[in-house]
Amino acid sequence: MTDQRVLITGSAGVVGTLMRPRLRRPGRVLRLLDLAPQTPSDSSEEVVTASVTDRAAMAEACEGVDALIHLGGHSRENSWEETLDVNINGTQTVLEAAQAAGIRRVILASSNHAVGFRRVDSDLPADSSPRPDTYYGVSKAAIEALGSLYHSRFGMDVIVIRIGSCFETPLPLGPRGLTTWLSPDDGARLFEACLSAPSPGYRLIWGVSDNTRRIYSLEEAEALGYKSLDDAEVYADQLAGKPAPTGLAAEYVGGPFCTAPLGVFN
Ligand code: 15L
Repeated sequence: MTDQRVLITGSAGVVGTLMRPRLRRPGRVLRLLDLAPQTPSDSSEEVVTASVTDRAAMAEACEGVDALIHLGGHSRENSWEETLDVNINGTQTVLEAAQAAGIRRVILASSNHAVGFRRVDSDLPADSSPRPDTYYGVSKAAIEALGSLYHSRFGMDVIVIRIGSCFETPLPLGPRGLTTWLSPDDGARLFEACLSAPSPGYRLIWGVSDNTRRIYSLEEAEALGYKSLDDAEVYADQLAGKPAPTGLAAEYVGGPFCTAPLGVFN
């Protein structure tokens, strides 16, 4: 049997770095694409140094690939021009290359900032319509729409994950992390579910751990086979006394993004 080849864009970024060791499997080759140079650990990894905005490089990177996980792009606020170029044009470039290469399954990283101006309510459905909090959030809403388009036009399975906060622990995030954290191990469980779910079509799901203080619905991800085993609450004592969000940042899903100046890199 030939190996399954999974292309990961943005593999040297925050989420990519956490997922790389966790998505290694016998019978699977990870093709790791990033602007930053990377070194393959062994023959189960291939590295590509390229931008997701480079059409020729993306076309080449997609050759022989079975599934694509698109994490590449800016992960925070940036100028409109940069956000448009890297996140929106970059995702269109990735989807176009995937489609042309016959890749049938694409997983796209969206963010809670696509709905950052939704109120902090419990069990926010994964398909809540966009209410972005930043240009970054607008780009994530556009990525969701592009995924839907490529599914409808070309029949590709496209799963878009609205990731909460995927970090080693929720500690750097402060008390908000007790709500939004996606543990790296749960992240890997979620990507595995997205890679293996039979014929998902187009799905929009939340990427979050089963946190005691969770406000994002897990129903949609669980329907794909995801089962969270982690809960940020185990860090609650360590976060007690740390400054909690106030004002708009406390009222809305996007937290501090809701008041950060637009278009300013942070
Ligand atoms: C995101 O989308 C960012 O990429 C990440 O750096 C965190 O800020 C996260 O959202 C969050 O909301 O905590």
